[in-house]
Amino acid sequence: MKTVKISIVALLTIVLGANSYAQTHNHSQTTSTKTETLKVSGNCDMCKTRIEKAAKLDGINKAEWSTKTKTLSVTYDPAKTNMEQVGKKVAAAGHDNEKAKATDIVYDKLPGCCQYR
Ligand SMILES: [Cu+2]
Repeated sequence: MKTVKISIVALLTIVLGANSYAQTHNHSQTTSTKTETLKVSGNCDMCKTRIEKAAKLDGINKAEWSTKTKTLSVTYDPAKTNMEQVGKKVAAAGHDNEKAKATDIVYDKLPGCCQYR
């Protein structure tokens, strides 16, 4: 009986150990991300919300825009997206940036406090 108990414990240790190895392994695969910054025009907290929402594409882990530095910091998966795509999306939401410019039509629809030009 004692031997059975011991072998169960041993088995569990092996199973759990293998499992945690698999998890760490997967983890290292999914964290092959890149962080880059992009200068994005804007003014206020409303701009911040709009810019960050626009930047949240598939493959974007984190997008944060600073009202102080006017810089958007993006952490993304290079296999899924790139800074050109982020820039295009942000411009489509009305904010000029290093990669793309907003069209006048989109820009004119921004609330007055957000018009930075
Ligand atoms: Cu604004």
